[in-house]
Amino acid sequence: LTMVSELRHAIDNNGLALYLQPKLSLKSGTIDGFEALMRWPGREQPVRADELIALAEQSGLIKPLTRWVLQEALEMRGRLRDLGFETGIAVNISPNNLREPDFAVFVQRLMQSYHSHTGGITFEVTETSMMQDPLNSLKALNSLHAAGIPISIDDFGSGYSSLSYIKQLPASEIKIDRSLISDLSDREQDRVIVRTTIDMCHSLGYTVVAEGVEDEATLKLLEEMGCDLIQGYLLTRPLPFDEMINWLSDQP
Ligand code: G
Ligand code: G
Ligand code: G
Ligand code: NA
Ligand code: MN
Repeated sequence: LTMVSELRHAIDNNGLALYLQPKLSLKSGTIDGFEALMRWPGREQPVRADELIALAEQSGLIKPLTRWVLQEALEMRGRLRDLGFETGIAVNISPNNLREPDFAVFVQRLMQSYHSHTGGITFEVTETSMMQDPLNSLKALNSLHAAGIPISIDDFGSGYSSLSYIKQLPASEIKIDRSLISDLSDREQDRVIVRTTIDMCHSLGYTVVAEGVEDEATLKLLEEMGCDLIQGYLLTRPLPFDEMINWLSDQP
């Protein structure tokens, strides 16, 4: 069996899993949202999420894969709400999704079919993925934004950041890339970059999330810099839904 046909089978037969990783608000000290990250468990040879996504993009499976991810995220969002957690879930969207001419319509229909649980889904896109097809990506994001879906710019500060392009996007949140966060306590240069990025993003009206926070010292620095939210192993690794519920109920 080729990996592509295995993946197709997994998409159709609930062989994939969507894990959740929480974000902590440094202002309120409470969990304020989750990122959904896809996993392929039960496979003899583990496949990394980025490999899986690349495979799906190459083989045309990204469309049904994204449909599954969104359905699963909407389902989880509803279950979280039933349990009293009103926070949203962020889903990563691939460049090829944004190129589909009817993607925004498809997303709106899907959300309507989960009517009671509509809302609370944010889309994360990377600058790099937008660059492959800036005009169509921008069109798609504008339609999604018009439909009420918040947009977050992922991995900010990695690759080529073009602020003149990003400022045209209907985004409300910026996620600073892990590469700028992971050595924050040791590297004065990174502190300068991150502090300046946070100030600039705030001046432009964005909420700022720091990715890849692994220790208390980094949290303290980000708190001093006025960062809004953090995400990373310091809180927890991405967890399956039920484990995330347990983790949440263990929080003070
Ligand atoms: O969780 P992990 O570090 O393994 O994720 C690796 C990469 O895969 C990240 O860049 C993440 O954005 C991407 N990724 C994880 N889940 C999804 C998904 O459901 N859809 C898309 N498009 N990308 C995802
Ligand atoms: O089966 P359903 O009624 O949900 O499909 C609604 C429309 O959305 C159909 O035209 C279908 O082909 C389309 N569709 C299904 N999945 C996707 C997807 O991932 N992306 C896009 N752009 N359209 C999709
Ligand atoms: O979508 P994005 O490219 O931001 O994907 C986030 C990736 O980072 C996921 O694969 C997730 O598992 C991983 N991740 C989340 N928190 C941490 C962390 O604190 N340290 C490291 N090294 N990776 C993390
Ligand atoms: Na991402
Ligand atoms: Mn992300």
